[in-house]
Amino acid sequence: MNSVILESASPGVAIVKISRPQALNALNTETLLELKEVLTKIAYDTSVRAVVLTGDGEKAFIAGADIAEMKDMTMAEGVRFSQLGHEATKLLELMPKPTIAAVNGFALGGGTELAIACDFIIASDKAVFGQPEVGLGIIPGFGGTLRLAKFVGYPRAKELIFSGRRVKAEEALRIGLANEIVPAANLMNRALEVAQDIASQSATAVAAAKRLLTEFSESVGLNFKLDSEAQSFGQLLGTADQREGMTAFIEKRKPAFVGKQGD
Ligand code: DAK
Repeated sequence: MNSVILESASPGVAIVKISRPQALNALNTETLLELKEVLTKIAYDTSVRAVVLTGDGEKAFIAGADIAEMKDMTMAEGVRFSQLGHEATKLLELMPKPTIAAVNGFALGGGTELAIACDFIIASDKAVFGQPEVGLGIIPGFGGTLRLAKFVGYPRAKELIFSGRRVKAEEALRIGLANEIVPAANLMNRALEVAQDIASQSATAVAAAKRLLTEFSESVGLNFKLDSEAQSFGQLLGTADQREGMTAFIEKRKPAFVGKQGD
């Protein structure tokens, strides 16, 4: 594995760390494939009773999907990329053991989306969340249009996705995005303490509770809805605004959008 690290924290707790420091842990195809492989392994490993997902380094949890890779994707490639993200996020959301996001820094775009596919979030005081996709000429593509509202409610999810603005740790706590915030230096200790506490309960009872809380509530029709998100995302690839938004990011300048509704 090049960019996903699996560690075990005894007893019964696995740590999954996204590690692409050169791109602030941004998710490219290779990282998503590795993440899927690691999560699948964990899902079937009965010795693992709780999972902590985090990012390598002090600066970022995950700075989003990889903009350099997405920049020139075709519609079909975009749909496939989104589906790959959905496969990874569904593993986090639906595996029969709790998943906790320990958010240690920037969690933008796909970073927030991976965090909200976990059962809950513990954030460091340095965490920054956000769905900045509309500033790149795209939309959240890894489940953000479905899951953010589960954490913060529809009006706030709409405001955050329509504006793309960033949410710092204190606000994330206030609006229900994060369950708690802790000083950065204590983040992993605290996340592991919570995971350990869960791992010491009945694994079968916790799995049943997770299934009821997740599958039978908001996630009804999840596959259909995720597919709609992937199709909508794919339709935005190749538009003038998507090319401009991502080119501007890479060229480190502000985008000059020209798109009109209906383009
Ligand atoms: N992708 C690729 N590279 C990234 C990146 C990203 N998301 N974020 C950062 N990097 C790279 C930078 O290009 C830079 O590389 P070099 O120039 O050194 O080669 C390096 O990481 C360090 O970043 P900065 O120099 O920008 O560091 P700063 O401290 O100045 O700023 C930042 C940190 C996190 C504020 C900034 O890097 C930033 O704004 N990053 C982009 C954040 C963002 O917009 N994220 C959302 C990405 S879009 C879908 C699938 C998925 C998605 C949508 C649809 N479908 C297919 C349906 C999701 C989309 C997204 O996540």
